[in-house]
Amino acid sequence: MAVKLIGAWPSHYAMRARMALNLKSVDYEYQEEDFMNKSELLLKSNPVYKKVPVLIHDDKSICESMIIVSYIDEVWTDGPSLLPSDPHERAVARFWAHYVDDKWLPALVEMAKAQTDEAKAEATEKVLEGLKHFEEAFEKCSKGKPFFNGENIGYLDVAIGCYMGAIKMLELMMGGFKLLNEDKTPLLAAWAERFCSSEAVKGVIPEAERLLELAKARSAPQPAH
Ligand code: GSH
Repeated sequence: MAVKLIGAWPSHYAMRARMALNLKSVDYEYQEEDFMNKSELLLKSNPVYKKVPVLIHDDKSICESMIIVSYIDEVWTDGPSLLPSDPHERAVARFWAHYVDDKWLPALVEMAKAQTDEAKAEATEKVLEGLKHFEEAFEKCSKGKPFFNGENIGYLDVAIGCYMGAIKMLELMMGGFKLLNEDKTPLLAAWAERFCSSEAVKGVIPEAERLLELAKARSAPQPAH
């Protein structure tokens, strides 16, 4: 079965797909995409959004990171399940994964781009509110086990966990201010340590310094053409 992933190293969405493939021990070919010069394969495989990640499995393409994670879970059933077997628990995992992209990510982006102290403080509040939600969700979903998904990393772990590099980058930007605070969100802080040091994740999340360099380069004024 030929498996190929089109991604980009700083893309949190692509990280989700890479983590899910690693968790299921799937061998795959990886294509790094250049957004300034998108490949024919990307344009053909995701003609609607033209975005990464795209998983190509036996010449069929699957787009959208969390749809890809679900697909991987359904196709490679040998490895540990990424979604809970209980329908309500599955619905809860999907709810929080939706919240991550719908509400929490925009707050992270706002925080990274804020130009004034007031805007930064407002965005930071929203990010912290999200982390508080995740702390409560972790307590309920994990039921005392190491991950949101229980014994193994799963769907909601990768949905939230892909942003751990961004969190560390924001902490660097803020001169060491702790977003993931052991006092305020102790369960989540311990989960993040476990998640980032797991085999399937190590090497997928880039170093905070590298992300910061990229963020600075992107916000720097571009030379006139
Ligand atoms: N909702 C999509 C998902 O979950 O996969 C978002 C994918 C996305 O925004 N990908 C970005 C991309 O391909 C990289 S992080 N950007 C290229 C562009 O917008 O031209």
